[in-house]
Amino acid sequence: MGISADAGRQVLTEVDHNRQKKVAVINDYSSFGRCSLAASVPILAAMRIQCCAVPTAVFTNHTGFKNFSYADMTDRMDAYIADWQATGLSFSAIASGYLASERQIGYVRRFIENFSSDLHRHLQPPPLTFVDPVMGDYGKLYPSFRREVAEGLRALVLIADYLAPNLTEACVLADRSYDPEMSEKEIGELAASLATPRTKGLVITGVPREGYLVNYVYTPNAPLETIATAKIGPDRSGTGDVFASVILGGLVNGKPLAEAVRAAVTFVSHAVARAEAMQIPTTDGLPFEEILNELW
Ligand code: PXL
Repeated sequence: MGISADAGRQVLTEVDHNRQKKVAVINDYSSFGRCSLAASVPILAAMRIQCCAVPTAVFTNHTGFKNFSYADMTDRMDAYIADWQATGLSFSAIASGYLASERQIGYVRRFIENFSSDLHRHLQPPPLTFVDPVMGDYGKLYPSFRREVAEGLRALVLIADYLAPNLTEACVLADRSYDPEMSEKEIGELAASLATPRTKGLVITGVPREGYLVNYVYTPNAPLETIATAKIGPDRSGTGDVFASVILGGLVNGKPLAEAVRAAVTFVSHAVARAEAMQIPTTDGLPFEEILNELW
């Protein structure tokens, strides 16, 4: 009996870590500018999800500022797998954002493989995987992004349940030329061409159309859904990260993709309106702290 009592205590200790929904988010952290992890942590928290951040790099300011510097964290990344496995953590979801090198992508793959194995799931279903393949916008790759990295991201798509590229990123992943005037039918075909047997849903985000931003939601064997919102003011840093974080939180909380996208559209449009009213500089990210209660 002593043995089973001990075993019982052991199980209880392990289960303790996993009583609340947890998401591992692998992305960079900008201490000023409210992008990437600086958006995901508070937004997921407001959605009652514990965000376990794996920083790929830590920036003073994001790269949209004249002055910024960063510490690369790639050498630290395997320690997260080792320590978190030893701690007995399991995750409801694993998400990735900006990845700067093939090494970081390889690490994300190992992270997903390790925490999806039966041994490290503690009888929970496998984590859902969400990839925001951050590469560029308006037909151009970000200056810091190298084309070779896109190849690695294509491999990551194969193990993603959900994918949230913008039109530029979707075109790079599909290896086709960017055309900002693509018709809805062509965008639907583009989305379908990115789907793999694993895909549960895919959203092509923020396509500008006559004063609106349109999100195209592709779900296998269902008609393409379009979710549009009026574009307010200039582009603002970090908007995509806030958007992706609300979608991720919605999925983890059991919403279908289209519903999660609608919630993200509403939240981002309120945050942008607040930024305009408060005259926040476009570099500084969205003042989402003002309205986090909307996510509760
Ligand atoms: O929001 C995307 C992003 C994330 N991380 C860093 C960035 C940017 C966009 O500029 O510079 C460091």
